[in-house]
Amino acid sequence: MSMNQTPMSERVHIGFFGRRNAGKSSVMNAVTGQDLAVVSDVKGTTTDPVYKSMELLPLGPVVMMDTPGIDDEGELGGLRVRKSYQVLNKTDAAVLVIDGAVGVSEEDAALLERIRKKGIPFVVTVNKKELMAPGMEKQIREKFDLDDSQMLAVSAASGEGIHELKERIALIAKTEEPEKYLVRDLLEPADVAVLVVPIDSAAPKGRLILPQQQTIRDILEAGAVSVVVREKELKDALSKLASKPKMVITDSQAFEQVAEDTPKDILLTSFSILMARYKGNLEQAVRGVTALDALEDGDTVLISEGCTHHRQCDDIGTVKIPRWIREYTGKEIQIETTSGTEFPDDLTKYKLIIHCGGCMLNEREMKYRLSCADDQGVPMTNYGIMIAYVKGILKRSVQVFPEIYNLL
Ligand SMILES: Nc1nc2c(ncn2[C@@H]2O[C@H](COP(=O)(O)OP(=O)(O)OP(=O)(O)O)[C@@H](O)[C@H]2O)c(=O)[nH]1
Ligand SMILES: [Mg+2]
Repeated sequence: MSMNQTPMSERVHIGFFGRRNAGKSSVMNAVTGQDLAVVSDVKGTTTDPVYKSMELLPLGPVVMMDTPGIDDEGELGGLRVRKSYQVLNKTDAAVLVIDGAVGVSEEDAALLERIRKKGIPFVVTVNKKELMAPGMEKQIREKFDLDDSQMLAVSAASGEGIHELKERIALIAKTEEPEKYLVRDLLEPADVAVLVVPIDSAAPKGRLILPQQQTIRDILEAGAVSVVVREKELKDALSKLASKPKMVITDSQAFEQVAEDTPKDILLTSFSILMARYKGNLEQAVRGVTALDALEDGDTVLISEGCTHHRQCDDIGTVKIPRWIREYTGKEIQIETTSGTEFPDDLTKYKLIIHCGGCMLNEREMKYRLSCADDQGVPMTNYGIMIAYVKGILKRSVQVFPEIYNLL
């Protein structure tokens, strides 16, 4: 990702799903006006999800996601179907492509049921309109109990209906969410916020990570002042400031030292706490972390990463967190880890799930994981909050948010 692009996690994710040969890739290509995905009359042409970031008018920054057919067979086919269903977890708007020449199947019905259950806005798109038998549209509408706005007949080949499909996607994908901020609402113009960013071997080369960039941006939006230092320079920096800063925001890894070096009358919090609030899961994460106190010998904890390539997270997830859990609880805890799009369906065997901050996951995927845990009654928290908790500084770090502070 280039530094100038909208982050993946902030883009509207549009997924194309359906059976093999229905024309998923063709419809996606037609909607974008680009040859993004390979098209052929061989069933199972698309074998892996294809992601493409782009500007799609009238929507803005999106990620277009093409998927393998949901009716693929055999061992490999089954894995592909699973991949497609995983893509669904990050989909903000689903295009269910049906082959108008063939009609619907049980696979389509199962997929639509899943889409409805997840509350994902969708449009059933009957493709190959020119080959469609008379009465087909009515039949599909009735079978799936669709209203007019949920269904559209198109032809990727001739382009008929594609413009309308684009507008329909834009309409369903538009989420009217209230404005939310990382820190902007906590700062007055000219307030000073000191950001603590450790530069160690785990830090990415030559740049800051996304939550840090976003926090700096949000401080600029507030008309406030950001001072960025490493943990080693924090004390010195605080003594050099002419007026007391409003808050110190630290990377969770340096929490302990930063808490020590920051006078008690300065608010202290972390990037991951701010990020969790931004994503709407701070309360669940704070409630979740207290499950650490109830762990017993032999209990299993799941540590889950959103990405597969983040060295910094990797080191925390596989080495440090397991160690802290064992040190804090003093119990023999079994640890399991997952990364990337892998997230177990059945969470009931876990006593606690500790997830990364999810900076690389889109909101829907993160929300989905949180609600899976919630539905199954499994407490879930995140790395930063768990670190603050085991180091005994969580309470202080959520002082900025009284409703959360009162939970502890
Ligand atoms: N007649 C007609 N053929 C179409 C249309 N759209 C796609 N096709 C053809 O249908 C075949 C399958 O199209 P794809 O876009 O590869 O289908 P897919 O759903 O992506 O298939 P898999 O990747 O194999 O799952 C190709 O031969 C396309 O040329 C259409 O609107 N009309
Ligand atoms: Mg395809």
